[in-house]
Amino acid sequence: MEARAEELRRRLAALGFDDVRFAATAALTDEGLPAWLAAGLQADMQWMERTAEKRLQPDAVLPGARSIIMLGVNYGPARPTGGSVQWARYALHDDYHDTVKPGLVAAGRALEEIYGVKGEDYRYYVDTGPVLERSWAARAGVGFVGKNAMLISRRYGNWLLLAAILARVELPPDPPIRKKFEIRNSKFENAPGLLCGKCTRCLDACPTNAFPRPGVVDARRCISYQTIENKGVIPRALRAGIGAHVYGCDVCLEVCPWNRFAQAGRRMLLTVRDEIGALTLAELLELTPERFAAVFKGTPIKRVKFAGLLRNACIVAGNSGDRSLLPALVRLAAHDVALIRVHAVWAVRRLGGDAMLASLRAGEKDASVLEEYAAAD
Ligand code: B12
Ligand code: SF4
Ligand code: SF4
Repeated sequence: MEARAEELRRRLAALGFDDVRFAATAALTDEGLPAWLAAGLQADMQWMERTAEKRLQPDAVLPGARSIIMLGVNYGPARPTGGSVQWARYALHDDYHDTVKPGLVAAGRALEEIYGVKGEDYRYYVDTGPVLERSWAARAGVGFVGKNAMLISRRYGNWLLLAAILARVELPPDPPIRKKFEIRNSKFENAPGLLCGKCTRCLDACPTNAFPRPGVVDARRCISYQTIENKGVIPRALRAGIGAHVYGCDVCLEVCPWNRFAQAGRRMLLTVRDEIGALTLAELLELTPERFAAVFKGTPIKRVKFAGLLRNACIVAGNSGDRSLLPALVRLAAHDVALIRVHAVWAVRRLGGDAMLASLRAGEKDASVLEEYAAAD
């Protein structure tokens, strides 16, 4: 059994998975999820509530599942990002949901060949299914859960994307990470902060105070949620904190000292799109729907759609202090899409261009935009 499991591990690693570890599928005793949902920290991600039971119980996802194969894909950066527009690092690639999938298909074939199972005997996911990926990765020893809620690898730091294969195959479970002199004072299996010690860098650095407790993210306050998942108006109180983050946020990942062990990824299952990181704020504000579709084709950024990205770019422009962006923002304050107008009006006012909006204000009818004009900052 061990020999077959090691052959499977070798074949999956050769496909481009940077970490391959196994866990046995008993139900998780992870109480983080129910508490998180009960407190409403999921914002409007109702799909998290609908699938909560399944997330804790793999048998409800694949009846008869015996093991879960946790896979890590290292996207460790070759060079630092930063500047006047900041993107989540994972977004500067083709959409990993698409590029990791062929690896999972091939991994399934390896499982079939080595264990003689059929396609119906396993199910794979990369961020796409009702699987608490970080908890399973912690149980399989891929890493530990940090106070920033991330699954942190001792080999790759915070730069590891996760994928999972549930299978009706018995694999020898790998041990979770344990501290040398661990005092198990928590009834929770993956309680956050195992190897954080006294460090609180991530909690202190979060620009929007999104951590009510170590290891717990309030999605309503998280820049990643607001700039990616929220399809509507971004709460005014959070806009200044969004700073230069135009899509996603890596602040609580970047500051983590465990990244000192990170190595640049092999990227066998990823395709780098560096040209996106090179776009200037002025270029983003000039985007048309056609150019948006062409530039962001194949990337995860297409998920926020044209209006969502323009909304985010207006906030970044408002925070930039760069008054040379005012003419572009005034044009956007007259855009057909109200969502863009709301945020453009905010940005113009934040840059002190109030007077430039007078004629537009007179003709405005949409309630959300009028509210923006009326708001006191
Ligand atoms: C919903 C979601 C989000 C939401 C909510 C984030 C969150 N912290 O839950 C939003 C949109 C904000 C988000 C943001 C990001 N996400 Co996200 N997200 C997910 C998703 C789909 C579900 C996560 C989930 O179940 N959340 C619910 C909470 C309760 O669970 P959790 O944090 O995962 O689980 C921990 C707690 O339960 C805790 N815990 C256990 N027991 C106990 C007990 C107590 C008392 C407490 C307090 C806690 C606790 O430990 C658990 C194990 O890690 C997963 C994919 C998946 N299917 O798992 C990706 C995933 C977590 N996201 C990922 C990434 C990369 C990000 C971003 C970095 C993207 C970006 N750059 O903008 C940020 C990071 C924000 C952060 N610090 O967490 C990766 C993380 C990889 C990794 N190495 O950890 C995942 C795994 C996707 C993937 N397949 O790679 N995400
Ligand atoms: S991703 Fe950004 S906003 Fe969200 S918790 Fe981390 S630092 Fe805070
Ligand atoms: S920054 Fe510090 S506290 Fe936060 S996850 Fe990393 S080691 Fe833990």
